[in-house]
Amino acid sequence: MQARSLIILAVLAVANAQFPNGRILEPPVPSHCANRVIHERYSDNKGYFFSWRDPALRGVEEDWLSARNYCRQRCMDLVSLETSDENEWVKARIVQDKVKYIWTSGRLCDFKGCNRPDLLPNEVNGWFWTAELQKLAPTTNRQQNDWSEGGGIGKPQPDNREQFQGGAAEHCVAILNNFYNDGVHWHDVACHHRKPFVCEENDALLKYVRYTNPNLRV
Ligand SMILES: [Ca+2]
Repeated sequence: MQARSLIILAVLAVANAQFPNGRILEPPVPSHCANRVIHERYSDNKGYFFSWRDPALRGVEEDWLSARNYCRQRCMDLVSLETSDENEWVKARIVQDKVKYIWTSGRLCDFKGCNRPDLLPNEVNGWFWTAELQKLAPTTNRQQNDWSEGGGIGKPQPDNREQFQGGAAEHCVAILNNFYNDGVHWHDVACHHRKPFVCEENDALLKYVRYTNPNLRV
């Protein structure tokens, strides 16, 4: 019972997070979770959804939050790349399907609480996989991550280029498929850009929906 309450609290706390323009991170929709589409399973048996393979989403691109919400409504979340194996597995599908770029769940901590000592300096230590609340290795540790060594202004990623040029901050992580002739690697990109996306099944959301809907096969 206690575990159940904690899970519900955790899911609701995240669901209530506010974003600019009053948009919210949306909670799962039980019927959507039950009917979620799995295109492929990775070796850990987690299911993945590739937006461009869905007939209804072919040619559709979403900003980072809308892409996350599409996944979350289905008990999934944007893909998190915690291991180099999973990273290579996802990248192989982007290359094979000739997709220019995708959103991941990666994001720079840029809200209340991000001044925690272990997250500073923010642009080095503040990156995390939002779907799993797991930190990325420091950006300076180039062996432990897959940031591109190139980009729009010829600098290694993350370069916050758009803000540097007077635009929005680049606080979300995309994989770009050789967009700057730099191979297939991670880039920091402004979150309002629209891209195809990859969803990954999310254990916390699945548990929450199973606990709260015991009669639904999810
Ligand atoms: Ca960038």
